Amino acid sequence: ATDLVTFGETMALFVSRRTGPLRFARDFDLGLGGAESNLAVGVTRLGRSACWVGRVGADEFGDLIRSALAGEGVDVRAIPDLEAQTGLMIKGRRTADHVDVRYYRAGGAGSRLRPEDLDPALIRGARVLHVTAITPALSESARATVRHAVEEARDAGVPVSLDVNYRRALWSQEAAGAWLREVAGRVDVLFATADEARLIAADAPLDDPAATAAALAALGPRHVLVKLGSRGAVEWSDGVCRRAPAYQVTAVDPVGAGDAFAAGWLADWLEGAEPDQRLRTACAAGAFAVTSQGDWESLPTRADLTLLERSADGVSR
Ligand code: KDG
Repeated sequence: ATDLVTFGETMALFVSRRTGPLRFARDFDLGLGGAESNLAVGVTRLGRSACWVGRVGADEFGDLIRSALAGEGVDVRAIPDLEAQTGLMIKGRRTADHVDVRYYRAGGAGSRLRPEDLDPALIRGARVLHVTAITPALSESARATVRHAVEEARDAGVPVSLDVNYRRALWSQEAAGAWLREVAGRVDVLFATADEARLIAADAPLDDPAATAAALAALGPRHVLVKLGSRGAVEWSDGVCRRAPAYQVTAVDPVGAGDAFAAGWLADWLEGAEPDQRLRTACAAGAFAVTSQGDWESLPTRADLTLLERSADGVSR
């Protein structure tokens, strides 16, 4: 059986090589990205098995997604949709310090996911089900798929993990907040940034991450992770609050850091690692994700993780 099962929309990703307004872009790198498949790659690189389910177009980009994820060792269940194309994401850099992401995904294959696409036995046999709040923002059927999967998992006693991943381009703060408040009490693990936490608990204090985590935990999840970017993260688990600093790295592209953090935490949780250890692994994986271009390519293996502790001069021989 697979350790972790997840599902969602993965898109083809065009990344402009130039900094400045996108209309002056000339060359693009082609890749792929999707919060849930990024996470599945992260978990796999850290030695646990992961399965990703999603709809893709019967097109080149669908083939790219299938082969890239399979190449990473993810158990890929990419369902070809004959009536819609694979969605696109375009990433530019308006300034050296600002990455902007545009979506061309409305009505795309990935948004057409529906409950029947998920094999109940797959969920029931997993050790954890991971979902994000991107999927419910894609379509009615995608939202129903999340509800259905969460209920299936709960019914089978499979823990559910939820990473908020709020996407402003897809839905309003109010709509996201309402959905999140409904679901937060039905999950075991909850990942959020401090801003995302306020979508769920509007009066969560902005400058007190431990209190924010406690406010989210009061809604039901056994583990709450509040991500603070370059300031590290806070974990609230079983009434105990822990804090870990971020690793100091040179940030190149912040997209995908949250997925990496969740992958690190979940991989260690699946390993049965100590709480302090899994929080460090989560921060380390997040650090790796920001060090290079691409939403998932620089996700660490176990061997990579030791690079952050070693190499005072930045060289390994
Ligand atoms: O977390 C990174 C993802 O956001 C990215 O890879 C694409 O799923 C995606 C989205 O909706 O932005």
